[in-house]
Amino acid sequence: MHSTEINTNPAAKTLALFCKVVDNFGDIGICWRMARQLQQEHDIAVTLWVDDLRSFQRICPLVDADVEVQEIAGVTVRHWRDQQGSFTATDIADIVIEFFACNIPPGYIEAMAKCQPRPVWLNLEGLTAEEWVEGCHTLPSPHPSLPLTKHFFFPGFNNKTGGLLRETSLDSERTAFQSDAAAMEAFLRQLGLTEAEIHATRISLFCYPHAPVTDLLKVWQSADTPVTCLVPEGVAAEAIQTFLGQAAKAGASVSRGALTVRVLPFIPQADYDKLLWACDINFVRGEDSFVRAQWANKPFIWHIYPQDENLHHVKLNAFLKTTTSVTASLVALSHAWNGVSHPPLDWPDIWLAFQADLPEIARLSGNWQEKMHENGDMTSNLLKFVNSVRAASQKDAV
Ligand code: TRH
Repeated sequence: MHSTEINTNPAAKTLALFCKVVDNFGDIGICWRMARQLQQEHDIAVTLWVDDLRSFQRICPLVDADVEVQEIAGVTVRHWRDQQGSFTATDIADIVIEFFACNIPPGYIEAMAKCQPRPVWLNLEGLTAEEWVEGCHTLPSPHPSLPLTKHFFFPGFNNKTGGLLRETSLDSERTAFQSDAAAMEAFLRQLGLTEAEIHATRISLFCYPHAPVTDLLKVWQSADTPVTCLVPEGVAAEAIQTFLGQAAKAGASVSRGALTVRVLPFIPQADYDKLLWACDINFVRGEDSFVRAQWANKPFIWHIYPQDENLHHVKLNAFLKTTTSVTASLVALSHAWNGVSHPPLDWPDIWLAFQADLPEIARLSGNWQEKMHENGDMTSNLLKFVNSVRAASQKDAV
């Protein structure tokens, strides 16, 4: 065909995002944010395939865990079952994303190979600040037997990576909420906080079970000013139960010394963002709450997802080295919190040093956010890459 006769590849309009819930809520948390953003900001028809609708329902109560196909916030949600079998080329989306190398159904891959043009196939990887990611981001991986190429796409903290998930209106929504004291108080009251709890230093606590929670609770108990610790039900359950002297059920609240610990219900994802905006300090974990804490513009401490042979310590240090919103006291607290430094530790000292640096850390967080904005947001970066792959494959076809 003569090049002028070629029907230029129209923009990709449909996307299938495959999500296997390996553990907890981060996998579906990230995929759900991304699916909505693709639909709302880029007008892409998204089908989100999820193998565990019950986990999904925890962060998005609109999900019906017993339904095979449903539409939520403009996204088609499909229950992904192991036995998912045959597909034809017409079932295949323009863009196919497997989250975290989740092995999409073989029947789907076979149908992808029959499409013309072929879909753009990406493996969306996990977030790390380690340097090797820059060399692997967007690398192609040809299928061993089918005429298909998968590309790796890595989120990250600089413009040699895919950037971080961030919705266009997020900043303005957060700023509006944080500058509206009445809205913030109403939100906290709705979560069950009393006046006294609202007017204390508010700390949200989301971490894995092995975090040294008891050590910090002791420090806060002896603080000079009141502290409210807000912890979602099921998080650090043993330590919280011991502090409370009763079951750590949503709604439970006990004060000892300067500290009140309140157990919150697990709340919808959008409300969790607001909780981060409404607290003075946030303890976050994994990948998604870690990124959201960066957008909250408040000091945060990261409890990193544990890996064999302490690989997560390498990742933690890579981030602490990369971020510009860090002080020596924040590094010391992060190391103590993540088991990088070993007991005996002087927890009151570690906390007081961090506390003294809070204004500086808050100032640095703003600079860090601006720096991250320069990289663009991950969803837009991903679509730009998709378009470049489509353009290149069209050129090859000429
Ligand atoms: O739940 P996590 O521990 O998920 C983890 C990490 O993503 C980890 O990197 C990954 O390898 C592992 O899963 C498989 O933490 P994370 O990433 O912060 O995800 C929590 C999600 O839950 C996030 O989207 C926020 C949401 N959430 C709510 O919607 N409501 C709540 O009340 C809370 C506490 C969280």
